[in-house]
Amino acid sequence: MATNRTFTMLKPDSIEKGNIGPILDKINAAGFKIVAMKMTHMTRRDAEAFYAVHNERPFFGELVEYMTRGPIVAAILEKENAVEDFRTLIGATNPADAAEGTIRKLYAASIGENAVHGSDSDENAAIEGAFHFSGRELF
Ligand code: IDP
Ligand code: MG
Repeated sequence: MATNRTFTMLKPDSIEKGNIGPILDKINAAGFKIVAMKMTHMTRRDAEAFYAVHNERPFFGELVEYMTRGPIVAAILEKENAVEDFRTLIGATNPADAAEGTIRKLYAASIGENAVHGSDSDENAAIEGAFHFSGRELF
């Protein structure tokens, strides 16, 4: 995967609250092109694998419960400097610390239920994109 791509998930709280449209609107307005997208429901095994890097953290169980309680929208986004610019667009992990106008400031309830995922590096963007999408689902 090229380094001008990042991976995102609109997390279960965003789907529950009817925020798919508003969040995609922010993503579009910020200049990201959607090159892959699907609604999917992660199994426990999926969530444990996707977040394996956090499996020693005290919030791991809560995180897996949250991410498997309903469907998500997964997407691969393309833009110059995609990883960094998308992290700026979503804001800090804890919405209380997120900048005004960011997706998490607008739509996240708490540090746990924080509306969206964004890859933290080009390497992880490639790994996470490949976790959710096959080559023929990428446009
Ligand atoms: P990030 O999503 O901003 O990259 P990470 O530190 O990678 O944040 O954490 C992954 C996810 O784990 C967060 O988005 C959030 O859903 C959850 N999480 C992180 N820290 C906490 C916490 O202290 N309590 C509960 N959940 C947390
Ligand atoms: Mg992270």
